[in-house]
Amino acid sequence: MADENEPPPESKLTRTKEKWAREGRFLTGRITRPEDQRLPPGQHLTRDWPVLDLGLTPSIPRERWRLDVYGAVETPVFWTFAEFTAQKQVQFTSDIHCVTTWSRYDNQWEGLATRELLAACQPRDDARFVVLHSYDGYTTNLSLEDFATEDALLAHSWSDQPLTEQHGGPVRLVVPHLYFWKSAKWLQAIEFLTEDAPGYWEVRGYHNRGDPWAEERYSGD
Ligand SMILES: Nc1nc2c(c(=O)[nH]1)N[C@H]1C(S)=C(S)[C@@H](COP(=O)(O)O)O[C@H]1N2
Ligand SMILES: [Mo]
Repeated sequence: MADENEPPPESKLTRTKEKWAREGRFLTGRITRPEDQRLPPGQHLTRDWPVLDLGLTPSIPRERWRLDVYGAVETPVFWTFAEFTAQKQVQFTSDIHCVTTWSRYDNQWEGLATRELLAACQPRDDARFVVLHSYDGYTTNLSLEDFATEDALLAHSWSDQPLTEQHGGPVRLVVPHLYFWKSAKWLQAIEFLTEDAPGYWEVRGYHNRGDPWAEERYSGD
């Protein structure tokens, strides 16, 4: 029998788990929902992919695209498209849920996981929120936990093709567990903040968080 006073053996797994616990503030605990809960309340499925935005489509060739990451971070990041794609790439397949009630299943994205971005810019301990700034002047805000969800990414490709201009190319955010207005198209900058700063729709009557399964459509919901 093991001596009770003897500390349990340290294994690589222990250290990895301790590291995950330390990073726990980034985890929302992604819930695997049963199939009958896959479609959030009030949503209907669509097979096509509607285009929704403010009506301006900024045209930014990949060669001119820049991503600025700044604010409450230890290491501000300023990437060209080539520098951005030189980072570790991932592919995620996820569903889209738009607050205007359409949902679209099984979208295949490729890009940089938001967790990789966090590893690169190292948010300060007091960082709690991010604001996404887009080339069309659009902004949207997220808690750091929501931004850091496991399957959230900065996507440059959809179905193995470069993301089209109308859907936010060269690079858009994709945060599958929130309504799609949080997924900023034509991403230009990511600002880390210690205080929340509601974005374009969030100051115009939309919910600050936007969880589709809780039907957080409008402020007050
Ligand atoms: N830059 C930017 N991102 C944006 C928007 C926008 O107007 N500008 N609209 C949001 C809204 S309301 C939705 S529903 C989705 C639509 O993305 P899609 O046109 O690729 O379907 O983009 C979101 N991201
Ligand atoms: Mo939307």
